[in-house]
Amino acid sequence: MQLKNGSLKNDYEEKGFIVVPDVLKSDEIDLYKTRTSAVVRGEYPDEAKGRLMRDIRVAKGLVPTPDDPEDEMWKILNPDRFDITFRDFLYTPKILDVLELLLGPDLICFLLMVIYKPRKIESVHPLHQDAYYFPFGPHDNILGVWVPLDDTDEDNGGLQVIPGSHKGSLREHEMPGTLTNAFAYEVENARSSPETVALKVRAGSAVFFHSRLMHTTRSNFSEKMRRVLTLHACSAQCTLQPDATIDELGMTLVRGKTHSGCVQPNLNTSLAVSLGDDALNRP
Ligand SMILES: O=C(O)CCC(=O)C(=O)O
Repeated sequence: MQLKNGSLKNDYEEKGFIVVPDVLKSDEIDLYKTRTSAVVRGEYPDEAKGRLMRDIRVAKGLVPTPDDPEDEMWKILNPDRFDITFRDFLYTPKILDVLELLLGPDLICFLLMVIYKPRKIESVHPLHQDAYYFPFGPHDNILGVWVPLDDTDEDNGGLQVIPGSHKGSLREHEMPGTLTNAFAYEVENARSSPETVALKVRAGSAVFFHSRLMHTTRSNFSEKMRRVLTLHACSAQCTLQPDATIDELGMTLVRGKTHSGCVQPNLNTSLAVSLGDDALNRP
């Protein structure tokens, strides 16, 4: 891949996100889709059961159980911790090259998720900044990588962002008034925020976005499936806030070296993320 390095980095710094085409080849997209579908249909080790989370409305019986089990899903948490195929995703060369350009040579990836936007079910991820969830920093050295396995747009719950919003501070977040999946805090007074821009992102392309960038995804009322692999990454020179723990995030050194006194890889990811009563797991 020819990276026009200067302009990519400038764009990222200016807008808080960039879209990089074709980080995955079509056979890789197919592989991840096949594997995702197999996991949802039960191909996972027993200890990984708690990592499969159904959509809140399905789990609470508020909507009819969909015919396709993939339409029941909200997310698969840290599949790299139990499945070699997803482990390999962390080492996708084109993703690592862009990460190195944006974050420097020493890179830790964490919190890989497959996120669904189930068809025909109201399922909004409210406007938020990922940095709100991460007890380490600086936030300028943390970003998200959002890689759809299906073509995405406004209709099927594609990513919507507020360009430049990463330049502001980390906003207060609150629980939205409407029913959402767990961990779905919303920036306080979200309605007073500028309009979001809906991105059209093809399967296998990647959005790299700053951890303070405000973003949201809306429901997928279309016929089109929407599955996304989303990964977070930070410089291995980030440091933890006092008394914070990050065991649950599943940190892996993917390039370069670690630094003493800074965030470290953890081999055994606990499921200490408190899933909460709302995040009902697959039975
Ligand atoms: O893909 C989605 O539905 C939500 C993604 C998101 O907001 C995130 O990963 O922070």
